[in-house]
Amino acid sequence: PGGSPADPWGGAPSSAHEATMTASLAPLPRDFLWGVSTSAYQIEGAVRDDGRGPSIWDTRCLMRGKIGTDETGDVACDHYHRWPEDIALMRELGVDAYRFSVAWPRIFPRGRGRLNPKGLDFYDRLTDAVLDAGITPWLCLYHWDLPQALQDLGGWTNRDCAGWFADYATVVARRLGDRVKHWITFNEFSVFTMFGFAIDWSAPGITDRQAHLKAIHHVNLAHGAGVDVVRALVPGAVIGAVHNRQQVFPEGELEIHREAAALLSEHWNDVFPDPQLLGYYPERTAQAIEPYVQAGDMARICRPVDFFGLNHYGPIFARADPTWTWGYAWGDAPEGRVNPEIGWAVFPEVFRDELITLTQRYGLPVYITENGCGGGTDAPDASGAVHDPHRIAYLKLYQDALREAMAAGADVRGYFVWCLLDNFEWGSGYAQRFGLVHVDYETLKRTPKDSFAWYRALMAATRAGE
Ligand code: LGS
Repeated sequence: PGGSPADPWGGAPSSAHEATMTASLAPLPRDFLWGVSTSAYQIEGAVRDDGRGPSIWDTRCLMRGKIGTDETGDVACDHYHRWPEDIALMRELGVDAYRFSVAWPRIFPRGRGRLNPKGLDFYDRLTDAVLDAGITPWLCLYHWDLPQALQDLGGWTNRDCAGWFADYATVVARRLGDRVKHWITFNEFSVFTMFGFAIDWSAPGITDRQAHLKAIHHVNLAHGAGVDVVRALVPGAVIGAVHNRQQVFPEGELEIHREAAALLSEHWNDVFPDPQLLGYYPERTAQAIEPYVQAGDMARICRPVDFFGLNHYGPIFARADPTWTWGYAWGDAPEGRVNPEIGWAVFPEVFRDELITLTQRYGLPVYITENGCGGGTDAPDASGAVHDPHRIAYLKLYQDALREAMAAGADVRGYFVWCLLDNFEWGSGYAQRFGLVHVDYETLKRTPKDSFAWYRALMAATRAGE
């Protein structure tokens, strides 16, 4: 295996039950790290508690037509109050590590200036409780919830935003760095910059090429500054960033579609890891971004890190459409390959190939910081159980692909499932349920799904050397 590009138009859809019928999974190294991921805005709720300021996502949720059925993160999973129960669930699940994010607007309600001690206290308690449960915290500094007050100053289009981020990172590192050793600067740089500045799918909802380019460069500067802050303040820190890399396939053979797919791929896959890890912008972007690059910037961006965090769900399909900001549009997966139980096409072979490419291109140990399966129909049956065979099937196919990639030389050290809980899925609102644990949004009751037991058994088998 390895190297050969997947043919997304070939083959049949991966059926939910096919996977559970294949032979059991090959063993992984016993010290392979297992975890689950969440993010602040998606689970915490309590958006006005203890002095939290508004973020750009609170603002977006007030706009009609931007989120599923106009839901908000006001309550979400109410994790801000129910965290002891959620940590108990993780202990029961048996994960080694928990990846969560800190909400910048809880620490600095207006993004900078006045610090809110109660916000820091929350993450302090949370960290202690995670450690008490025998779980290693992996802290992500930015999972998309920029303080609105900073957006009012231009947000990521303002070069100063990199400095504001560094100040925020300093405060968090000083307070938690004695106990938190695993640090992530940003989650999915290219998703929030492309969807927030070129395609109106995320906050702040700008569609402008120059704003997109500025955001790319300033976020890269913020990453570099964040690495330096954490390295200086946290002895023994293990630092990385979380990138989403997905192969982009043109919809059809025409040259215009190929070129659209190539530009989308560069913005999606390369404009963050290339400067951060290789020290240069890729070819289609280098010239366009030049007006925003100052002398010495590449050295500020390209700072040594310890791992590559990969979020991966599936490939992207692109076509040319001049009405979109950059002339590329999001295409549709080949119809025959869409899995009806999940609602999207499942391509574990693309995941395998990505892991191999990544190891060759960047030479860093890889942690899969998100992989998981959505779906809208998970619900308790009459007995109260939540059966999610489609999620187990998806996870199993991706576990197989992971093993194939490792056998072909990919240096993968750990894997985090997205997500511990069903949660606020950004533009989809609450319609997409990614959790290993079902959340009833009326009662906020948590119910582990079948996939929870499956994941627990998988982890136990690895530790037993099976
Ligand atoms: O909730 C987000 C998860 C869920 O799915 C998380 O906050 C993000 O970091 C991440 O973007 N997430 C995510 N992304 C992929 C969703 C696409 C599903 C379809 C992919 C098939 C082509």
